[in-house]
Amino acid sequence: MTRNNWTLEEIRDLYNRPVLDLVFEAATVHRKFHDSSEVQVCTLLSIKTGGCPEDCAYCPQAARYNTGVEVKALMEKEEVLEFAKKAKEAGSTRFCMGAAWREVRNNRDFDKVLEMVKEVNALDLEVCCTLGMLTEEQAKRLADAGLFAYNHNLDTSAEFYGEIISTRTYQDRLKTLENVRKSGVTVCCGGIIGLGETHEDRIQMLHTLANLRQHPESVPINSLVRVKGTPLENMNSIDTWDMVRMIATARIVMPNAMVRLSAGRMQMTIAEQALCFLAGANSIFAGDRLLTTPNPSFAEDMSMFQTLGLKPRSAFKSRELAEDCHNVV
Ligand code: SAM
Ligand code: DTB
Ligand code: SF4
Repeated sequence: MTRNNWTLEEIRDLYNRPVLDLVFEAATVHRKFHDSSEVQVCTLLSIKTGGCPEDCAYCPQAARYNTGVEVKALMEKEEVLEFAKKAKEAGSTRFCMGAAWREVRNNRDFDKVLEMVKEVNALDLEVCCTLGMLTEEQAKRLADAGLFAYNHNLDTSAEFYGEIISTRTYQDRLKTLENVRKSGVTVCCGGIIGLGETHEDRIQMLHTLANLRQHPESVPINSLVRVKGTPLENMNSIDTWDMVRMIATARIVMPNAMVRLSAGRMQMTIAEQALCFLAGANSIFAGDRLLTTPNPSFAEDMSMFQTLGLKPRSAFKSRELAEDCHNVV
């Protein structure tokens, strides 16, 4: 039912369709594969903020840019759990812990993160981490601790990548994704629009994602949050139609994935977000902060859900559906 032999031309043709036709097709695919009344509510927490040695041109946490982000050591487990419980009470079913690391090192901080994973998992939340590059062995340790998903974005096309990040390669990114896949942890991988890339770069990124041996289980589509002090602070804002095209195309080429309308919602109206949900987005980050930048509050999002007749999706639904299928067979 899903394909991983998409040609660039097919994806280009989809992306460039008259936008309402594209949305109609994506909405149709969405309804075949998902319950369109449900949106997954995820919460992010920056467990280790700032001071990152990488040079990602969009990122407020890179040590080399003066962005005013305060460098903080790894949070204590108790504090993280407190936050996770609050997120759950507010209706979140996935909890994602982010660290401003280039890569995971086998040290005491990693041991602490493994403990956090164990305990967040015990709260019956889908636990996700985004910690930078991982070896196969580190991915296995995270899997053993109960990690449900690992976020590691490709961000843009292979060709444009070097314009945005020079301290690691696209190949490094793909290698980590492979290590995560081998460990059995689900893959969360997407990108950012508004970095100065062309439409062709976006199409190429979707082509890479859609042709991975197994599609990512979730695909976050971020629009650049322009942060003062980063090299991209003066980029033009993105056109909502571009976000809609990205989401719709991702939905069609990766029909089973959760497509997340991620960073960039602060600038969007409810009507614009509704178009994204119609185009197949079925997940958001909720809570008034992403990692370091603002995001709509839980209350605002619940009011949006009410207006649109949407409801939060339960945790572990994809796993339960997979188990049901397995039992039937
Ligand atoms: N350091 C790890 C890494 O780079 O994989 C994990 C944390 S990093 C902040 C996670 C992702 O956040 C990045 O891959 C990027 O896609 C996204 N991100 C960071 N800054 C952003 C910004 N200003 N606007 C939109 N997305 C951003
Ligand atoms: C993703 O694709 N977007 C999130 C999450 N994965 C880790 C991060 C967005 C970060 C936006 C900038 C900030 O708040 O620092
Ligand atoms: Fe570091 Fe991740 Fe930010 Fe890049 S995106 S500077 S790796 S925290």
